[in-house]
Amino acid sequence: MAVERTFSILKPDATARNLTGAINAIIEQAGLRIVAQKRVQITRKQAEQFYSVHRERPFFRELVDFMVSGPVVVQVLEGENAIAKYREVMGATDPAKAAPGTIRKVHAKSIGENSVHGSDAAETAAREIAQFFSENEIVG
Ligand code: FUP
Repeated sequence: MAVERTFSILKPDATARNLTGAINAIIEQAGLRIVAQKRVQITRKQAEQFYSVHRERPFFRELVDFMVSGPVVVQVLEGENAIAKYREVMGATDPAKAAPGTIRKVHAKSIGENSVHGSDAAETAAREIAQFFSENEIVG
């Protein structure tokens, strides 16, 4: 296994409920290092670009509205097998189906307001990181 980087977002439902620290604790306890992090208000254009793979889906408008509804925390996580590991730590997209102890099981409100995003593959991780961070903002 190799050391990888993955991209994470703590979504508006998480920042609204003051859960940044609680979620970061789960991330760090799982052995992932937060090597970059900033709290930002993303624009509609950024949200549409970020989720462009879903633009034909019925939930796209709602998803974009939600992602711009408040501040988010964008992060780069680093560790052995970080992409798959973070997906495991996040839990299933629908919190009702998420495994016990996962971020979404513990904190998510619904399939839409599901607290966190994590990249699903190496290629998307690289692209998502580059959308929000320059290389000198990532300090491993
Ligand atoms: P995930 O990779 O687990 O974040 O899930 P997806 O890429 O399938 O979906 C991205 C986001 O779209 C989810 F986080 C929430 C939203 N979504 C819905 O609102 N409804 C759905 O039925 C599926 C996804």
